[in-house]
Amino acid sequence: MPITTAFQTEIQRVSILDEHGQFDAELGDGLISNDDLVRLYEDMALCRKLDEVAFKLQRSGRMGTYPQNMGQEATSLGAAYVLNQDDWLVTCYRENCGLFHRGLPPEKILLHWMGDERGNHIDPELCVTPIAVPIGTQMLHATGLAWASKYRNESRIACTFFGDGATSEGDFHEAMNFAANLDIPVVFFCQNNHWAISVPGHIQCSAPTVAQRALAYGMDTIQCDGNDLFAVVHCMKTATEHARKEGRPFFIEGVTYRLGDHTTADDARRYRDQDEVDLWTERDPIVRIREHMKSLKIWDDSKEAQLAERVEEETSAIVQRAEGIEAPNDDDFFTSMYADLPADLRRQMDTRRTSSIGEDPSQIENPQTA
Ligand SMILES: Cc1ncc(C[n+]2csc(CCOP(=O)(O)OP(=O)(O)O)c2C)c(N)n1
Ligand SMILES: [Mg+2]
Repeated sequence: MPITTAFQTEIQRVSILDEHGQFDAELGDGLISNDDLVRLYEDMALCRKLDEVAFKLQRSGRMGTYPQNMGQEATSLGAAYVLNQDDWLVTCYRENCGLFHRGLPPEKILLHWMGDERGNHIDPELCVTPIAVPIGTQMLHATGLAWASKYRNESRIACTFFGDGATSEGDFHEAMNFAANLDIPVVFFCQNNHWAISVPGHIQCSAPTVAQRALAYGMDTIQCDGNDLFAVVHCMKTATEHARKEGRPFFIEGVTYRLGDHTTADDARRYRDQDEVDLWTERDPIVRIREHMKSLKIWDDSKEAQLAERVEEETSAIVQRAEGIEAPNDDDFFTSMYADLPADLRRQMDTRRTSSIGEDPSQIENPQTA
């Protein structure tokens, strides 16, 4: 028997606006209107400023910990721009820009990282799930949400975000397998930012692309320059069209870079070279759009200065709203998770001021002083 080829493919990589200002008009013209481009740029500027402010809040003891989004704004923003308002946006913890674009009040993000549960109380109309810190869990949630939508014959799909490190988790593979084999309309968006805390990408994945992991599940995939808003929008259009028309999942690998530390609890200088950071600083998604808008004559230095002022005021107001909220009630520990509190948690709540938390109050002689 001759040896034949069992499988052969290629993975496309999309880049439309590069860091040198080169713009592929064939792919890029008409993709984002000029008005929208300005609006999206303003979204990125606000997100970047809030990142800076949140970092300072943490350093001055006003916030527990915070993962900066700096450098990765274009990925979630491009996705949120393409998705319909009722599509599920199931994020990880570095997607502020997309969440704000969707309509999440920015103070919710600050409250979350200040340890206030009210940051996770999100208006159901926004179709956004709370920040997911346990790596990989949200991809299963997105698959379930999109499956439910399919089951109910709804047209809405789900899009989930996760990092390169998350693709080493079992949950990722289970979600991918499930979505591919049961024809579930979910877009898996991997933000390959080259690092999972201090673990470099080549240790997470020996293959040349993360995208090819999707091929093993029979899922269509594409790679894009994740710092190129136009490329992200292009790939998201392909992915959402595929999900809606074919009822199938789609995988996007957005190649990007985290310019900051992993979180405020990290010091990335201990494990990565400054040369690498400098290289990616030149590829900043925000600078790229700003320069492009200038070349289109729809942006100039005076508009930039006005925006900087607006963003400064807006971020102060956001911080005031987050810090000005009344003190949380300690019942929130118990009541924020369940509609109907399970009996064991109810018992813990009722006995929390005693030295026998969780015990049946009737068994304690004097619950208030025991
Ligand atoms: C299940 C689980 N294991 C470990 C951790 C600790 N942890 C937090 S972030 C992280 C790395 C994640 O890297 P990646 O998925 O690439 O996302 P990035 O932070 O780079 O955006 C790890 C291991 C966690 N939060 N959850
Ligand atoms: Mg990563």
